[in-house]
Amino acid sequence: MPQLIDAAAAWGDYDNDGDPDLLVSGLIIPDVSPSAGYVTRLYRNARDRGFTLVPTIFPPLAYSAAAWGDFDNDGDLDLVLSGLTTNVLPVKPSFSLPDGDTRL
Ligand SMILES: [Ca+2]
Ligand SMILES: [Ca+2]
Repeated sequence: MPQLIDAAAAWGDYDNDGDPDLLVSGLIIPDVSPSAGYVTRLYRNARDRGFTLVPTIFPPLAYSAAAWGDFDNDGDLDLVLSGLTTNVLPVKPSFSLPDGDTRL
């Protein structure tokens, strides 16, 4: 898991398997990692195997905010994510999750 600044983190069981998964977004600390930059990552809780990175279409952000909730009351978590991109543009807070379902 990266060490981030200007970051947000939010727990949510996005795959409904009973284990909390983690979304993190922010700036990788330049002095700690050669891959410094903005990131948004979703980690699936794989229980005894730790957390695995989930491929997503989420834009890399810093100065982020994130929250999970069941916006449309269908029993699946939805995600609201906001922040600044590397070109300092605000992001529209609406995305699809990795399974392709549009949640917002
Ligand atoms: Ca889960
Ligand atoms: Ca939902």
